Amino acid sequence: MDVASLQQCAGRTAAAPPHPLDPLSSPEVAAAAAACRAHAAAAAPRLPPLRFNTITLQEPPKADLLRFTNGRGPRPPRRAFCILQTPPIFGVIEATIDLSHFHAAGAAAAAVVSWVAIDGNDMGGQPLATPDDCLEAERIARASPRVQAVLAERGVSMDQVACDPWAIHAGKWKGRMMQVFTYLKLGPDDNEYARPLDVVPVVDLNTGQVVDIEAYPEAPKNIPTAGGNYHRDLVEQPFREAPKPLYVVQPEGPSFKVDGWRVEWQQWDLRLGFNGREGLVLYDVGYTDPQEGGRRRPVVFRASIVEMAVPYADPSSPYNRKCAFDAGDYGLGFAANSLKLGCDCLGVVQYFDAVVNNAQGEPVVIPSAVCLHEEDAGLLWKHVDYRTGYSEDRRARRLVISFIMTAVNYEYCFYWYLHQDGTISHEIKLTGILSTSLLMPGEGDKSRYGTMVAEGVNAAAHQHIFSARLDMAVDDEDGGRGLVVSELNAVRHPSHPLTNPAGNAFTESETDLITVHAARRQSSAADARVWRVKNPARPHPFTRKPVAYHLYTPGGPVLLAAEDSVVARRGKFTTATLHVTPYKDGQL
Ligand SMILES: [Cu+2]
Repeated sequence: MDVASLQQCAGRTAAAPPHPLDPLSSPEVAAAAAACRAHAAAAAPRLPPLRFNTITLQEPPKADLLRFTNGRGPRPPRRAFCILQTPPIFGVIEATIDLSHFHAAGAAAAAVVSWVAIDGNDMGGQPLATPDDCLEAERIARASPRVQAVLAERGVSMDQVACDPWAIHAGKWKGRMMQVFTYLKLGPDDNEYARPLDVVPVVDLNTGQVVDIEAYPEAPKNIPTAGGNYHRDLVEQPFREAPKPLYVVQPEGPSFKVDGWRVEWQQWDLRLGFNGREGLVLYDVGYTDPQEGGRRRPVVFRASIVEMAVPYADPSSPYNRKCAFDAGDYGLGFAANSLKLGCDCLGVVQYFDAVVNNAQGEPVVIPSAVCLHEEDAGLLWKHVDYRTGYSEDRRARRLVISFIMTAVNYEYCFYWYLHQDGTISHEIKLTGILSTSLLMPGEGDKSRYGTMVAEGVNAAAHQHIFSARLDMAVDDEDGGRGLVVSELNAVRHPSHPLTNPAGNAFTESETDLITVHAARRQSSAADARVWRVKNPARPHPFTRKPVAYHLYTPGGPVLLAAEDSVVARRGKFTTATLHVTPYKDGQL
């Protein structure tokens, strides 16, 4: 049977195939899951039922993708990458599913092309805890009579408890462990972080058992009674007077154009993507340069926030295990919010729905997960000829591509900005509620590792360290071949009777970062340090220097935890501001 008759059988019309970088659609997620189930049933019928951790697009190898997008090669196969679990077995299966013929021929054409089982003891890590896993951790803790008994000693019943599941990055246990921080929650909308409890069960998601319960040796008598509510019906203080209305009006519509996941705006064009781990991804960002005769200049091949670390400073157990890697632990995309017009974004907004998966392998649609809109960005440029009083100015507009995710107590709001001057910037807003712990009487001293935010309530000091992975292209049509990264530092020159008689001279030094080792660098505001990503094959028309982008990073310390701490070993990225490494397929 040929493809055309298969289409007729299925009663479908051949739709244009998705772009190789389009995120998996709901039918594709479902087809990938069905292919995994069929494979498991045929190849390993005695395996326990599959639990689906991740079903996501397997991006084509970069070289294949470039050959296709540059019109030099065939469309790369469309593939899904699946992380599967079979509890109570400790381990994962990594499966790759070919979906190339799915659009023409239907779900039966989704086929397993690789199926690799990895023993949990060999993994050296864990797949992330999906929203279903987090709910499962909470269910296990709640169902435990032992946990219930420890809470009862504190005069607390389980229906008054909120459970925050956190990944564990160190500990004496082997298995798929989560630690569950508990709080007293006196109603469905009560803010539990005002009343932390000292009871921390440790659960194994694979076996469904509570394996440990950590708590203060004696039931504390000082569980806070004061509330700290944010729900508008429960806030005790009156609200301040609201400011008068402010409208963002775009009577002629937005200046961007959207076609599927492709976006065009003010000389820029790019593709958007989304997956459970990273959330929003920018692909193939280019700028069509009128000063170069309308040539499209590739800028970034791929950009996303790939990881973040939130290590806490309290040295006492169990709080010294508090460290979240929110991308790798929970998935920035799995926990993405559905955005609301007028609250999360203003103006004429284009939303993109995201598709992730649940533990049954079903597609889960997050409506309006990504927001695209324009913002006035203040003044872009201005000059006044003070002699004549003649003034010219240009107002700046920026394109904002954003998503927001909830990591238990926190909200992280990620904003990519494209500017009219060719700049790309990224802003992360952190909001939500501090994760708190209970101070025992006389333990006020411990708040030196944090801040006492209410009587008996400690908010431990901590860092938020983000990893932006930038695969730069800088004017190279083939994804950034031969780019060189260098470091620039301001250099003061001593006074010298011949070369610097007035002592005013300063220059900048430029050092190419040749090796991966040499390219582990720290930021230094005092040296005006920036990094330059340059393309030696493209000299600037009159400086003859390679065209380049500069990377500006925020100041602030890298990881403050000790070098031999778990977070330093697990999250090497936290120990330097910049890491430059060669591109490698699959290293996402
Ligand atoms: Cu914080």
